[in-house]
Amino acid sequence: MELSVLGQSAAEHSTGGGCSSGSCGSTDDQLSHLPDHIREKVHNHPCYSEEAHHYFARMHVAVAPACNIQCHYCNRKYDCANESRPGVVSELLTPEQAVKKVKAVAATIPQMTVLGIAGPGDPLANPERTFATFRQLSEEAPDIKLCVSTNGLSLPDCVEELAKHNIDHVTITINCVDPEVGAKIYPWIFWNNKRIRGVKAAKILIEQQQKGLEMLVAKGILVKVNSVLIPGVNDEHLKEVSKIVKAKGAFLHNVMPLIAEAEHGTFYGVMGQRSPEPEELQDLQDACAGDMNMMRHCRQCRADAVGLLGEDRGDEFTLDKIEEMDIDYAAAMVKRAAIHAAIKEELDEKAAKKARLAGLSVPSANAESGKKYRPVLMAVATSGGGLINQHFGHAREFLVYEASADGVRFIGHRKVDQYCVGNDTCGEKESALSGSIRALKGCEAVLCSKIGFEPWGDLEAAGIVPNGEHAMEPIEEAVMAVYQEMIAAGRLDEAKAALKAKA
Ligand code: CLF
Ligand code: SF4
Repeated sequence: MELSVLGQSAAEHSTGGGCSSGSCGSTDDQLSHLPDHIREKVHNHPCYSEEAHHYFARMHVAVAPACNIQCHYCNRKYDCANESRPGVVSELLTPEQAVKKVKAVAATIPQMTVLGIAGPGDPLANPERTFATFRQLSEEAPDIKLCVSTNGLSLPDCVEELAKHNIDHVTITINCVDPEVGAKIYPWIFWNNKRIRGVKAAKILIEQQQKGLEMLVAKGILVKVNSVLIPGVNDEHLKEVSKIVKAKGAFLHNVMPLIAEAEHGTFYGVMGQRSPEPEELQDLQDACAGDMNMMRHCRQCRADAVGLLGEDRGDEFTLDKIEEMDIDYAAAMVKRAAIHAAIKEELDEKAAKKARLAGLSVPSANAESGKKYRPVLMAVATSGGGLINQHFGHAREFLVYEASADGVRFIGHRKVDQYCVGNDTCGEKESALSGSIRALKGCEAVLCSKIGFEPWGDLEAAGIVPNGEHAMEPIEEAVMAVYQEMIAAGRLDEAKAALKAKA
């Protein structure tokens, strides 16, 4: 039987060119050292496993409107910015509507493995609505993993209830462990029926977050810590946060860039607080990585997001549309199990192939000078499945990988406007292309399934070499193959490159 995986056959996913490298190092090396029971919890969670996010989808239901704190990067008109991009308002659902929606999505998108509650306010500031949703889902859709994201203020009071409903994954947003820093981020909290401000408020919030983290770890629940990187406020401080949460047993640290636009009406947006550059984010993630597993593939999803990370299929599942759907959930569960098993088989094959390739030796340094070849950043257009399978002009984002003598590692993603939907006569295409070129700053190649003549020339002129030769190949193998081609062409050899440039 050939099963459809993200719109392609499972068999197709296993095809592709051979890796010429000894170490295509970014796939699930993150997980290989984990004990079986933890690996079981994360192997199909798109946020907890970088590899899984190419294959498995998540969805959020917006059942939690209220919040018990104020963050300077949040405007209550929008979703909770601790996991979301401001700028959209979610359709608020009752727990019953939410359960119906989850079943509709699970039946339609069998790759959806995780249901998260992440807003639009704080899920644990709305415990009745949040737990009513979890309770019903754990009974009626037991094959779906449950996940929640919180600011942590009410967390210690909710740990028992979370454990009772089999909620295996909890995200706490921890932006600081020092109340003086916290007072610059949180103007107030609502605590014991009173509004508390300043350093005192930040101190209570930090204590509750740390206590909640310890209690969850003691229960064997996996904890991811989100931190919003706010330049000049907590950038240096986040290294200490990373150390402390790791020491307390957090599984993963997700440092996300602050989004602060004046039009969102947030305190930071209005005050002109800047957001970090991609390089600043990467440097901080690298600095923290010595201490713990870092998440680099977060897309700051909406509180009602549906689909693979980075895509949003919410429009297919509005209340009026799901009302008309006839769902046989028992049949859907059988289909889902078969598809999940096919994906697992493919991932196992991929890991085995990688292990075989790890034994091969490749030149990592110039034979004459002995100098190690420098690392290169490459952008990739993909619509999922871990393949180079998207047209340059259709991409809404590019994944960025670093190839070096040590292998391939995932660095992050860069959002862009779609080039192909732009209107030629209004100059939209031109501006989308120059936006993409700006977004791909630092990348020396872009790998896609196809690319038009016009963007090809402009990208090349900007020093980003387009490459459509690895269409439908696995990403890391293709990136390493291009890196090896660059070495063979002398492009990573400083002396030869200088000579070529002169000529
Ligand atoms: Fe949702 Fe969050 Fe669970 Fe994932 S999202 S509640 S852990 S299922 Fe994931 Fe989205 Fe980033 Fe959140 S990419 S914003 S980290
Ligand atoms: Fe906004 Fe979320 Fe902060 Fe509450 S916790 S103020 S909803 S960002």
